[in-house]
Amino acid sequence: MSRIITLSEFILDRQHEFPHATGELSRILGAIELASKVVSREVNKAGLAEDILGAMGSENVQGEQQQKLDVVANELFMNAMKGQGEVAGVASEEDEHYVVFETDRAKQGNYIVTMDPLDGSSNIDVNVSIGTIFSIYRRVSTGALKPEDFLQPGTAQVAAGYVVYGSSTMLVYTTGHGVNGFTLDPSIGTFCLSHPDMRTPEQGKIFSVNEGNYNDFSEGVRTYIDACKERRYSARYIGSLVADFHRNLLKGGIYIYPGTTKAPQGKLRLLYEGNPLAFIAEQAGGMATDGSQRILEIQPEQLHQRCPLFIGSKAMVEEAAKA
Ligand code: AHM
Ligand code: MG
Repeated sequence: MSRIITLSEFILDRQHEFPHATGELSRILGAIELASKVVSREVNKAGLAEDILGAMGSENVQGEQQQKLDVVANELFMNAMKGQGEVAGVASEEDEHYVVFETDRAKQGNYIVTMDPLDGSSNIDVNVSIGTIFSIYRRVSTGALKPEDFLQPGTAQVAAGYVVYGSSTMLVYTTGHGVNGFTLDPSIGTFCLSHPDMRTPEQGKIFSVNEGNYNDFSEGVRTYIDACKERRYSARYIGSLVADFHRNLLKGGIYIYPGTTKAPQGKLRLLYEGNPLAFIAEQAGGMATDGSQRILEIQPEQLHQRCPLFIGSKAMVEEAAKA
């Protein structure tokens, strides 16, 4: 049997690749790993918790109100980030404002995290894959945590990753030195390296887009979708960005959430959906644009800013952006 490499071992082994190798980033990644295992457990028993136990009343056996899974995931990740002292604050899709953990600068961490704790909200209650997405940045301000700490372009990310809660739970991350994927072995509760040095095919045959919005897309996007059909590419759209992105990363393909006439900036959020996945896509040899600009170079102006997203295999993203 070949030796199993656990995520914890891997993070420590690669610590030297990081210019500020003090162990802080490793501890943050370790905290994310732990929180994602707990979320994975909660996701797996979601039907039980909400339908069967919930049928006994809206309170659980301890007399507490049942909480929605996205709220639970947000709390779990927030607590994990707060608990280990390296993270000064977190911007989450679930919270309107960023959360500051400690007001005394001397005690504040050097990093900030942006995250979508449970992405794919329409799939949470219907037993379809969902995910967590995160980005880690070094803070740039010196005094109290400021908006500019969160409004950094994606090129400033020091690490980014996602967890997909699918037929198995996988954690995929990058620190800018390639992309590695780990599968959770539930029998031992450990993420094990299963997809070392992930590379995405230059060209794929899958296109993922919500075609229900076709009539609201620009002519260019419609032309590209028509070309995909002309070539008999496969249409695959789960409606969970992480799961759609993950499949296309492995098999080759493009995910598109363009602007529409009603929503010119599309639906997805730059800080915790576009940027982290764009970092991973590029590190795996793929590409991500908003149709005209590299996602990672967009200067964010708002925490929950939206951006059109064309992401995946390089040749496909180039062609779609040109159309
Ligand atoms: P969410 O953060 O509320 O879950 O929204 C993001 C999700 C993505 O995971 C998914 O790709 C997209 O929204 C699906 O949107 P639509 O239903 O418009 O196709
Ligand atoms: Mg989301």
